Amino acid sequence: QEYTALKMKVLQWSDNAKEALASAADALKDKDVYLVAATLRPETMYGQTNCFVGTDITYGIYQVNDKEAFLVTERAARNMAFQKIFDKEGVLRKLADIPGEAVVGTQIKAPLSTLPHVYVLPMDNVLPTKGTGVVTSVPSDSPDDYATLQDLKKKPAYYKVLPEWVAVEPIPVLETPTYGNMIAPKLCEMKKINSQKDRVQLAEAKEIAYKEGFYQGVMAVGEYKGMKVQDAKTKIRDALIAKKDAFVYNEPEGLIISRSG
Ligand code: ZZB
Repeated sequence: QEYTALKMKVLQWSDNAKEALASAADALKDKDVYLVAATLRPETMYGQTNCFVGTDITYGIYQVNDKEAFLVTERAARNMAFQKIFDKEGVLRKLADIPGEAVVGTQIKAPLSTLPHVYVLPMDNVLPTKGTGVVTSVPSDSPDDYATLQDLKKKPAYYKVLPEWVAVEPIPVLETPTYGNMIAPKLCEMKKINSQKDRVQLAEAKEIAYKEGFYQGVMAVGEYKGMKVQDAKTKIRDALIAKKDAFVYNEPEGLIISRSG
């Protein structure tokens, strides 16, 4: 599986993250840290409203070069080390460990999003064995993201998030003839999806959203507004890579466990 790996720069750590990283302050000094999210849909990055981590997952912060470090799972870092993404090939230099729970509430920059910064939030179904373990959230086009964001808005205390972190609305990104420009909310409504726990309906909704978005979608925003998604997808990915906001990340075959089963 080939992903676009999106670099989301940390602008302001959460209080819990600051505490968890206190002993690594020296190693992190002078380095920009990025949460790196693996996505199959670079064309939807205009609609990012937040980013998700698993609260039970332990992440590492790995040195890329003198100036940059990536917050991902160890598994992903290991793969990256062998894909010439770090300046020393095949070598892992871990600067810190941090539990996903502590990363929640951190403010990051989401490239191409119309929001100046977004928050890291918790999601129940983040797989530690897939991608980087960091998932960028596009509630307009991803039913899982929309359902999760709704859960957090309904029960912020239960999910240990502040209401202001989840005070965002889905942003239209692409237009489809059948579902308009809010395909994920529309599908969640049609399939009576009430929470991120509705796994079966969410898997069906995801499949439809992928197909409709790719085959019927037309860009509704951005530089390629009016262009078919099929044509704009690669152009948007290439532009992100050219700006060094993203890079290609490959998942070795045979290690992929799909969220949808
Ligand atoms: C942004 C995005 C926007 C995504 C969208 C999807 C959609 P898949 O579909 O199962 O093959 N993802 C990536 N890593 C993980 C993980 N570790 N745990 C859970 N989810 C993860 O997987 C690819 C998609 O699953 C990725 O693409 C990512 O979410 C998420 F509008 O990135 B995507 C209809 C889907 N729309």
